[in-house]
Amino acid sequence: MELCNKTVFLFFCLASVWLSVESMTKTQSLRSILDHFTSTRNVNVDPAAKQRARDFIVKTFKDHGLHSWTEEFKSNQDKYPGVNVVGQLPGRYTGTSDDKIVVIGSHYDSVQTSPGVDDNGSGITALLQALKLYTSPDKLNCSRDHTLLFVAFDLEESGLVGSDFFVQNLTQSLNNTGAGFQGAFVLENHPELQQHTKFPDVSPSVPELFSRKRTNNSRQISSEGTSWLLLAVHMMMQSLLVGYQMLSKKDENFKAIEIGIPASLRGRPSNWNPNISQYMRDFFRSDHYRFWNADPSLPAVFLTDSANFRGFMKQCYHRECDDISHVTPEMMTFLGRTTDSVVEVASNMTNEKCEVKQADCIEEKTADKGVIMTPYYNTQYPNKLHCAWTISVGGKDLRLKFTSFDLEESVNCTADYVNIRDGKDKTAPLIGRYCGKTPPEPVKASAQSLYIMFHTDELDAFKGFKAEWSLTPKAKSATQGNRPRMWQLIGFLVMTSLAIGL
Ligand SMILES: *[C@@H]1O[C@H](CO)[C@@H](O)[C@H](O)[C@H]1NC(C)=O
Ligand SMILES: *[C@@H]1O[C@H](CO)[C@@H](O)[C@H](O)[C@H]1NC(C)=O
Ligand SMILES: *[C@@H]1O[C@H](CO)[C@@H](O)[C@H](O)[C@H]1NC(C)=O
Ligand SMILES: *[C@@H]1O[C@H](CO)[C@@H](O)[C@H](O)[C@H]1NC(C)=O
Ligand SMILES: *[C@@H]1O[C@H](CO)[C@@H](O)[C@H](O)[C@H]1NC(C)=O
Ligand SMILES: *[C@@H]1O[C@H](CO)[C@@H](O)[C@H](O)[C@H]1NC(C)=O
Ligand SMILES: *[C@@H]1O[C@H](CO)[C@@H](O)[C@H](O)[C@H]1NC(C)=O
Ligand SMILES: CC(=O)N[C@H]1CO[C@H](CO)[C@@H](O)[C@@H]1O
Repeated sequence: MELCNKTVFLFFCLASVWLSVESMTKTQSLRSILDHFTSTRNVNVDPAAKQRARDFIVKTFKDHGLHSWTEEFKSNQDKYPGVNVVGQLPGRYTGTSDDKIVVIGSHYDSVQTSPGVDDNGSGITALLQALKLYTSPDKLNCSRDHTLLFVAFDLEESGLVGSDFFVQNLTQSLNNTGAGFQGAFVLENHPELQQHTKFPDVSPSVPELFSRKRTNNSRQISSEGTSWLLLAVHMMMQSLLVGYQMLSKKDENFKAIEIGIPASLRGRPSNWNPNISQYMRDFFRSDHYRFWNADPSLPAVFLTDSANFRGFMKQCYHRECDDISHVTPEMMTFLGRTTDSVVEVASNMTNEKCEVKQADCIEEKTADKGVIMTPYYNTQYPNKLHCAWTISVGGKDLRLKFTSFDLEESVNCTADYVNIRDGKDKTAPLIGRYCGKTPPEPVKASAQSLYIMFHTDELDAFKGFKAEWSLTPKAKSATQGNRPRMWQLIGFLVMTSLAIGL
């Protein structure tokens, strides 16, 4: 187990700038999942609605090829038994003592008084979206060493009953198989994205040390109008920290801040000094607590944007107005970011290896004309890819035209990008580096070859590109023919920039 034996809190901050570059399709996907979690999921109000939500989870697990099962248990607070839904993405070591299980979980029930779109329809949406990412085309050829469990907890709102049952059963099966446990991500993320200028008013409920750091960080962040997500981490997972550091390198607006908790607070929270537990109680309010308090302690990360402490949830927490009307595409984008981060880190923890057939995209082309395209074109290209095409033709006027272009947008194209060089290898002069959604202008080689390199980083996948090359005697008039359209495009970009205030 990659554990740092210090208990730590971690803040995870995102700038809204970062959010504007997400693909619409991911947002739509999240929204279509969330639409299944918009009515009250509580047996004392509407057992059928809760059943429908659960059926949708079971179906989604099955449709995505998970080996899944349910865990039924009694609760003295509800008329019906509780039902957790568990789905397993197996690894090479599943069922053996070499396994080190990772859990992604969220609760699907809601309180009687609220549709619970943000409590926690959004969390379960992120869970199902993570599952979708695991079975997307770019991960088809990936395999893992360790088991990843997707868990939809029931009866969180009745006193963390479902997670209590799950953790007891998990502990039992770890005991039986001798397998290890790396950690659980508990998604309680509200996709709320108002421009928060300061940290929520939690000062009375956090320890002194925490408050002090908070004051400093709060100043730093408020000046940037940053949105953020709170991660409460008990038993810090080193790999998680590494994952988030990687994200912060990718975007300087992203912040991960560690806050150490005094040594006296190690061990089971129920054994902590009650005077201190009193301060910490807001961090015990969801399913992660059952992991924290299990014996032996199991690492778990609580992902939340702080529930009733800010934004519209100050008024709507556990009320009727926690409904779909508050959900905006920006919130879905934010939720998508959270999901991507968890998937990235969980992939690392399960030791995911993806067999990307580099040969498929390292090619020499010698025909007079043809097409190159990114792997899995029009669905999602794989991460961590390095492709290179050399086009070398006999004739003159080699031209390359992009007919479709959809890459991740990034400042100076440092994330996913394509480089085009005027020559036959990577030492040839660079014509340009391109990313985002605007296709490069048609390219003309000065000699008889072009070198096209496509690089993707470890996060975010888009549809990719398709480009045609040919030998065109009438290269010049073709370029002129494109001119009016080019000016239209520039006009459009200028107007768009003005409209969005760039
Ligand atoms: C406990 O978990 C195992 C899988 O680890 C599952 O097969 C079993 O059904 C669960 N037990 C109950 C009572 O739900
Ligand atoms: C785990 O196994 C040990 C013996 O191997 C036993 O003493 C202990 O009670 C078991 N714990 C659980 C939670 O089953
Ligand atoms: C803020 O941080 C600085 C150095 O990082 C430290 O000297 C100062 O005491 C901190 N302020 C508070 C209120 O803790
Ligand atoms: C908790 O605080 C009270 C009052 O400050 C003090 O009397 C008591 O000893 C403290 N309890 C512990 C367990 O430290
Ligand atoms: C996980 O992350 C670490 C640190 O960045 C890296 O060294 C390691 O190769 C990664 N493992 C996998 C399977 O991606
Ligand atoms: C994935 O595996 C299948 C079957 O082995 C193979 O046909 C396909 O080319 C592979 N794709 C990539 C991108 O590796
Ligand atoms: C982008 O490139 C410009 C010019 O090379 C440089 O000044 C700037 O710092 C770069 N920005 C980032 C975020 O790398
Ligand atoms: C964001 C968040 O944490 N939402 C809530 C999820 O549900 C639990 C139980 O009601 C709340 O404590 C969380 O605040």
